Amino acid sequence: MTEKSIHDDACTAGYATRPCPGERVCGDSCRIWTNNRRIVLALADGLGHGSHAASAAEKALCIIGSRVDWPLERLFGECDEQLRDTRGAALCVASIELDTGRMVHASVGNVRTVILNGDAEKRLSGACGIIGAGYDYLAPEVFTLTKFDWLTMYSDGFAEYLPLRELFEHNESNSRVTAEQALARWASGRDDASMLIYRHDA
Ligand SMILES: [Mn+2]
Repeated sequence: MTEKSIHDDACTAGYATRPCPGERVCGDSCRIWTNNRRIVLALADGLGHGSHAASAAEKALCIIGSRVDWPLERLFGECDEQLRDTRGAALCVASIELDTGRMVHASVGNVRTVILNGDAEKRLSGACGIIGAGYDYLAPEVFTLTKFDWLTMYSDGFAEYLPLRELFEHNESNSRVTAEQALARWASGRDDASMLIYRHDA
């Protein structure tokens, strides 16, 4: 699988990040990998903010990028082990089969994944803990996306509950632009903030 540039194509998947005011680097980080069968989405929030937070988040995403075919339990275990010498991070990862919409998702710590499906909103569950300092039992969740479902991942630089539907109502732009709009409207200003958006178009 190759890393997807957020600047290419019609952008059914994209993300935006913004550092905590006063910081030069963002401690939140997102990444997307894809081939023609599968897409993998990840968002990591390094603890605190600044460069140490950023290096923890980046390390987690590098590990995922080089092991993107691993099952999520093993992938999270590897990240947890290798992040021991960092400040640690919250992490969510979704792996989606493009033709069937079958998705496997796991998360640890204070990050959110929400799916908007018609009028329904599904908030995916996660384990308590910190990647790099251990976590509760991780139970990856399986969900099947249907055409035009929106999946959104966001860090705690946003409030826990957001009126996400407002973001997508008039959406003709790409997902990166939509994520940037969300940051401008809703990011708290007390922490790094990040949002990743994917629309299941298959
Ligand atoms: Mn945070």
